[in-house]
Amino acid sequence: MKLRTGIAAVLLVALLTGTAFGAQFTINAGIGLNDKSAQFQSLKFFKEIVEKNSEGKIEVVLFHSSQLGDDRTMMEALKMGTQEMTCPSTAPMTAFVNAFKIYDLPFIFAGEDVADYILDGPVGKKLLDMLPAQGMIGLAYWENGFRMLTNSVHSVKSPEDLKGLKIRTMENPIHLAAFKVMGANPTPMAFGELFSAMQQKVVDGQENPWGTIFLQNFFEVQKFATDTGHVYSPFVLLISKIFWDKLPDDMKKVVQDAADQAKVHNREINRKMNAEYLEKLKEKMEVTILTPEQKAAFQQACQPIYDQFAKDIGEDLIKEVQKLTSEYKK
Ligand code: KDG
Repeated sequence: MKLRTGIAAVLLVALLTGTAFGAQFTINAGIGLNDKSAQFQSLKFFKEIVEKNSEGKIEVVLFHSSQLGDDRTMMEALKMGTQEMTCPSTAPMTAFVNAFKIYDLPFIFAGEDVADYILDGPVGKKLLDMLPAQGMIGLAYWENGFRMLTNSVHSVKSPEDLKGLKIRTMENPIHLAAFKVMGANPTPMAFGELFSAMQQKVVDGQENPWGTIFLQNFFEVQKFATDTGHVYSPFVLLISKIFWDKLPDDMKKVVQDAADQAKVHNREINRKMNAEYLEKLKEKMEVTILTPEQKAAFQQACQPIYDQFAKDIGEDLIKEVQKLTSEYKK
């Protein structure tokens, strides 16, 4: 009788609070990529650590493939406190914190190591510190990666080859301007609509890291790929400030520690997966690996973007990043 009453009480708590079996807090975490992505694998890793170290007080429920909406919609939900967690690219985050546009400047990072150096240093922290004013907490920088171009029309080896191609970009003014200046016809679109847009030839192409191009089966509707690496896309693991403020300090620590551990996990598996899937894609698509001279032509074509957005991003911030990146090389 006593046992039954106990179980009934637990179920009642679960029902009233919306949490499973007595967990005091539920984190609903949604992303746009599918369940095969490195991002989702790292979210599963995060979930395991949080649930173990919180001794079941925090439950993490995962959603992939835009089941809870696109990056922008999920960030709005975090602001309102109707969703607890998401992990967008920084590009659509610029609608909330303008300074994140620094990461969208074409070719600003020469490699992943220098990106880590900037993101994990004072600049990365300064930008995360701007998020609470927008109702979100930035727990850690995870990685989407260097973005590569694909299309269904012809192989692209120079900016001239982009002429007239309709390219989907994320919702970000710098990405739009960069593709315009390179001669393409860019159009912003939510990630969840991209596959069918390519299938129905609403757009000719898109740009994303190799892992996404492979795991989202983009090769089924895109024949040509080029390793442009024009932008490095960080992810930020975001949590709703409304939810965060309700967490006791010891639980905040559990969540923050798990986010940091999962960052290391994410960068490691993402890099491995991107390299592995490039090789697999070579069997499925016509992949162009640019020579240094060919890559320099894309870099050159994008140069006007730096002047165009200098005031908007802040000249000091751009200079700070450029100084740090040149110091890093030494
Ligand atoms: O889960 C992340 C995605 O929602 C998105 O950020 C992926 O790079 C992306 C894109 O092109 O929209």
